[in-house]
Amino acid sequence: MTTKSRRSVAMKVREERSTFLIAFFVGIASVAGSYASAGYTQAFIASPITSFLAWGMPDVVLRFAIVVLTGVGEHIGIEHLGQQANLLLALVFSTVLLASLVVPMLLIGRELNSTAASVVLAGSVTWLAITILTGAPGAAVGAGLASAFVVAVGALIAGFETAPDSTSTARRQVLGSVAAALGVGILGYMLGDGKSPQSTPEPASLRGSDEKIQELLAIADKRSLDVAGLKGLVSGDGFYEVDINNVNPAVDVSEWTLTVTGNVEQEVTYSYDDILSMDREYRFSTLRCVSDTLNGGEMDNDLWTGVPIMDLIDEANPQGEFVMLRAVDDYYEEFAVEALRDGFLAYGKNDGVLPRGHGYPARALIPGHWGEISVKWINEIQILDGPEKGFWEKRGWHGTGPVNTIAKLHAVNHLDNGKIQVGGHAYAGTRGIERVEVSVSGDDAWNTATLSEKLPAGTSTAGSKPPVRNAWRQWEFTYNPPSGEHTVTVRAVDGSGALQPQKQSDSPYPKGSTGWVTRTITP
Ligand SMILES: Nc1nc2c(c(=O)[nH]1)N[C@H]1C(S)=C(S)[C@@H](COP(=O)(O)O)O[C@H]1N2
Ligand SMILES: [Mo]
Repeated sequence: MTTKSRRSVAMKVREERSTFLIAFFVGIASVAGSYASAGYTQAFIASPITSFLAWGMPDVVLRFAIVVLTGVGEHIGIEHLGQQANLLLALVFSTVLLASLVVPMLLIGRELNSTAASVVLAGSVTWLAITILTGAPGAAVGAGLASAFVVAVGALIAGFETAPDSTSTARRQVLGSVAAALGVGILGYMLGDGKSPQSTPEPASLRGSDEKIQELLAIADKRSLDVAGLKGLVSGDGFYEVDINNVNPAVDVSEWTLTVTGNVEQEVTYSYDDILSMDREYRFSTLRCVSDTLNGGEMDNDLWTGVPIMDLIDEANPQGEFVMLRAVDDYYEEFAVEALRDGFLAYGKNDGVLPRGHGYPARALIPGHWGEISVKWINEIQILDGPEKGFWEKRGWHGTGPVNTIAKLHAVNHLDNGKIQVGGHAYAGTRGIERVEVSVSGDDAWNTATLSEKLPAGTSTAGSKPPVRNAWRQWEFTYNPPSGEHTVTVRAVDGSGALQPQKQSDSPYPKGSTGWVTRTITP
């Protein structure tokens, strides 16, 4: 082999490597461009990719990502860690996917010896791929332009030949695309951030909360125990959030409908306005995720505005005993129609419209059951003849049933008088909490804790079924600490007189955590 031909082989390798590098930076810029024109919505390339990852992932991985990582995140103070990990994966995946589509375009352009061809082909393939994946051609334009721009800048910089040395040409081309991708990335991040829907639009008919909401919130405020470091009876913005999405659905209410389908006499479809025009009712309702750890934070309570869900379903004259609730994010959960009797369709939360992350424009609330069947972004109520598996049941969970009884211990206060005050929330679904008991230092003496006064269930309008109570209560207990380190154990008795089971589960999977919460306290 001559020196010359050996040199050209080396050159080829270098060229090849630079093509891959440029394509990679084109990929990064395209993702940024997609974000710039779509914001954090479902038209953003990462959105279909995260769904694809979530739906295609083996059950164990999904469970790990959503449940375990989210739980770990809670403990170390990072919200939605599982979803963030999935998002990161989706961003990498999107970049690599787009880059690998751009490589052949760059090679064709080089073969044709035409920068213009590379630019146009790279831009077009990026636009096309994102259009196919998101179904949003308009929002894919930003990515197409970003892709073309990075290729063009790379070629332009490479064109400033100082010496006819193709090694430095390739290097300059790569550096040019790095710089372009960096610029597009920063610009894309800023533009996209401004585009992301931060809050849900406030429909005129819901603007400003009504008197009844103010009255009920005032009751909750008054009944909340005054314990430092303990959430009140209404969670508000701190309400936990669990779902399968990284990018929550951004629903346009003018296009959204809720339809009762399946085994019904006739299908009935409701628009957002149809539902808002029905008589408004209110519910204090607590949600707890089946993946919540024993003393975890995936349990909250709020005041919800909406209508009894059965009123909507009765219009269709349902003929089956089971129901599948379906949602805009393709989530679905099945359970017995019986549980719907006390179900609620909420479109408001405390003194505002239902937030996007909690299911805007409307969600189900099924009192006393694990949170997973309180389907958010609901768009279909399908009546079934027989049981079927829901999203989580297909993955081994048993999360459609009634909640376990739990008393949590979240506040520990060293009072000025030397006493120690402990407190938390207790919840047993529609069974209610009758009593909370506290044992100090594991002795057999069980002391009765002070409980917050029960919250009202909510309101009902003429002709509708009175609401069932489904709200947590707070508890508080103050004691003279023994000297040195000691433990405090807490347990609840539900409204049926049943004691919270002592048997500790290893993990919330598959039926929810069980056992008594114990904390070690140092005076
Ligand atoms: N459409 C949809 N609804 C959903 C989910 C989801 O992933 N998609 N997650 C469920 C789960 S597992 C829980 S615990 C509750 C949580 O409701 P929150 O996020 O308002 O607290 O929503 C439920 N509804
Ligand atoms: Mo959940």
